[in-house]
Amino acid sequence: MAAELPIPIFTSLDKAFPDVETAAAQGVRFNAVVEEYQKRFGHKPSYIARAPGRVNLIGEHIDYVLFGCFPAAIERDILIACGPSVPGSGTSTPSAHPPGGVKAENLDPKYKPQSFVPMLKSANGPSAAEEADAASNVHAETAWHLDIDKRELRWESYVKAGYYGVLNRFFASTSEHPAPADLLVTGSVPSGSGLSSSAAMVVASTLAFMAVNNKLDGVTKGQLVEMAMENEKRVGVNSGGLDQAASVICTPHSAIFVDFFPRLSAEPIPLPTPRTIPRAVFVCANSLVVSDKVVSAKIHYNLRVVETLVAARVLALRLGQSLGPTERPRLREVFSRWLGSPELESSPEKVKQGLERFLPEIEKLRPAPEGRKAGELGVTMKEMVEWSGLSEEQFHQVYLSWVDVEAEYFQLYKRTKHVITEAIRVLEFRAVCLAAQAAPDPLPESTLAQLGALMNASHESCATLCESSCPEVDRLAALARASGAYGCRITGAGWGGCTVSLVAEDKVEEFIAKVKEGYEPYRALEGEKLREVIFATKPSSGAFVLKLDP
Ligand code: NG1
Repeated sequence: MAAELPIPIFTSLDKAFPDVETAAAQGVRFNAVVEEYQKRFGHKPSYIARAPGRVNLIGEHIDYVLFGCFPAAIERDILIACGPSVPGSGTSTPSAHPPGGVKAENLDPKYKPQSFVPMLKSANGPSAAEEADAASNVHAETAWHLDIDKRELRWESYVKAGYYGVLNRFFASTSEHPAPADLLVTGSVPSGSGLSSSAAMVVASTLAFMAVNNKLDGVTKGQLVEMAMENEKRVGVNSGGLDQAASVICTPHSAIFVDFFPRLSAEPIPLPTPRTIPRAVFVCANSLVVSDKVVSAKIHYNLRVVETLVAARVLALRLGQSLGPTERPRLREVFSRWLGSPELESSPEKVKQGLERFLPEIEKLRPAPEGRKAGELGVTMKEMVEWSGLSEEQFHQVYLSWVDVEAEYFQLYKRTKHVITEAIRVLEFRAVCLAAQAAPDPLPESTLAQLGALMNASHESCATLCESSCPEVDRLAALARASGAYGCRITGAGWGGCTVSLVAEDKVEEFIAKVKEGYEPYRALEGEKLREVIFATKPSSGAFVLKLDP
């Protein structure tokens, strides 16, 4: 099982990347970060932690309700050169190195150098922001504290988020002190673009602190995913595990089917695209609308999390399932109870058939049209509380006390319809890829048309039911289809960010030229600047640690 494998630790890059060209190109970046580290800190780094971004091929906004998704790692990544601080080296003095103290710098000058020291709660008490965390019940058990300001997006918050998990997992109940560390970060994943720069940062940071503290042995990829998921919540987004799983578990040449129920599992699935006639590739195109998930969480991402959670409760009650007042099942759990048989859950085919049968049940969430605006399918807060069968106080405690959300209408019906239809599309996508694997060479173009149609349907659902797109991304997606893509969809959280298109390999240049011409924000871009925003990508290696010579 891919999630049970150990975290890869390499001593040379040719073992880390699938081919010599990639290893050579990456070698230039790795060497540059080592050199700069030495200049800044006056000693060599001991490790480089590397975590890639990802492109989600299909399966959006369904990981946090525990349905499976279909991502691939991309070549763009985050690198963190790291090592224990050396007293008296570089610009630092011995007193600058308290136990566990961190100096974190970024190659990008817009991110200013930072120093921070973790505190044990018993010794110093939590900060105001962390008191709020504890009250939110999300991390009340935490013993270590680092100030993470959730009101503002700061680059070092992601570094701290990774550190938190390492401190609490490995230093919670021992007298051992974490090592003081120097870190230098560089990245090539555009932020706020839906290619998961945040998860890549948190995975790389978690790995870096584990490496510096000699805690890599015996930790599986699945455990790293779980730590990174927990860690990322500290930055303020209640995300599922899609990005972290993709960044950690993916392997070159394949996407993964990652499922979250009954536990995290990942199945590498080779993409049929290199064997189709014509061969095809995935092209990412950035809409250049930057969506800051943390800042807009209360009206976008976290609102979707709450809407789907409340929808799950209401649907469970309407399906006759019994629920305790503090129970907060996810849609996958409600579906699973409805399905009734654990064996059916073990076969993706059976899950797909079950979901198709389950689809009509969603109508139980459709509000009666009387007394509401024509076409309004959402419910007010008051209605939502009534539907939940809880008192206002209980409802607040279970669904709102740990998260800040804001809406006039809560869209329980539309979000659930998106979730169930998208979960079915993911399983269809997986089935097409697997059928293609078993078929003789070469594969017909109809395989690409099938994948493309699923991607288009997914985009439509994201735009109209999940409402996680925006006009610019919709325009870019329509343009991609008109420019020859078999299919195109928004990828990632949305409200901006990237599209992913399936394009014949021999048409990529023509495709990019047409999109450049049609999408106004691209018209002035040439060369490297254009390649920054629209590029073909191959499934890349997952996260690893490179151990450097002492
Ligand atoms: P991105 O695109 O990385 O912001 C987010 C969530 C995922 C998933 C997608 C939507 C984080 C770190 N990731 O991805 O878990 O829910 O949105 O499918 O918040």
